[in-house]
Amino acid sequence: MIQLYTWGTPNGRKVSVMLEELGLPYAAHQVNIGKDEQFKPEFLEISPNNRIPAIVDEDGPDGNPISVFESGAILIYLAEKTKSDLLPADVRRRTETMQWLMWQMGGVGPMFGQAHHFMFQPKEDVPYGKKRYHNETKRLYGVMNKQLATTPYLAGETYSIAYIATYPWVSRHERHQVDLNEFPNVKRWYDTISERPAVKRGMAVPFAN
Ligand SMILES: N[C@@H](CCC(=O)N[C@@H](CS)C(=O)NCC(=O)O)C(=O)O
Repeated sequence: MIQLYTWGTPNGRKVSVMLEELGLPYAAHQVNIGKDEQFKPEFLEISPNNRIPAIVDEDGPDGNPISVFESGAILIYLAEKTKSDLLPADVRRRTETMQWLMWQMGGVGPMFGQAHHFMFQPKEDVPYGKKRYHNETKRLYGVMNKQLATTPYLAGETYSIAYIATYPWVSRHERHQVDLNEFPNVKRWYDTISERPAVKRGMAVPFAN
């Protein structure tokens, strides 16, 4: 059984979507980051960076429990545990998947996150910060739109963990004030994948935000 520690944010939802896609049994536990529950000592033991999501797999690779934090590392761990084609074994397809996963982890997550911060939680109004991260968010949508003009999914022909990592962030497009009609390939991709039953279930798991 996998214990999932999460909250209703894009990074949290990546993991519940993945668990639903894989059909793995899991129990979801809420870590209310609005109430600083991410700083509780018992949570810090499995997630020392005080961020959700984190998992504990009671049936780890050597039969002993293993804990994993960082959503990208969790997606890779779960794909490898189940030998899932969501992280292809073939080196070319695996590398394509990993590069778009890293693009999400190093670009989309931090930049969209900062856009949300400056747009909605400012302790002071910082117009330069708002503009900088909104522009960077739109640049990343442009990169995605170009990539999706030639491939059905971000990392080639098949659905993968690169997509699972990116989708929950795009689901916040209204919040970061991006009109998907300006990025028609992203819109097609987003609308298609939104229909996947596992995506619907996974997006509904973490707790309201
Ligand atoms: N790179 C990390 C980012 C995780 C992250 O930023 N989580 C946020 C919610 S989306 C969080 O737990 N924030 C709590 C805090 O800032 O103290 C990942 O992908 O897992």
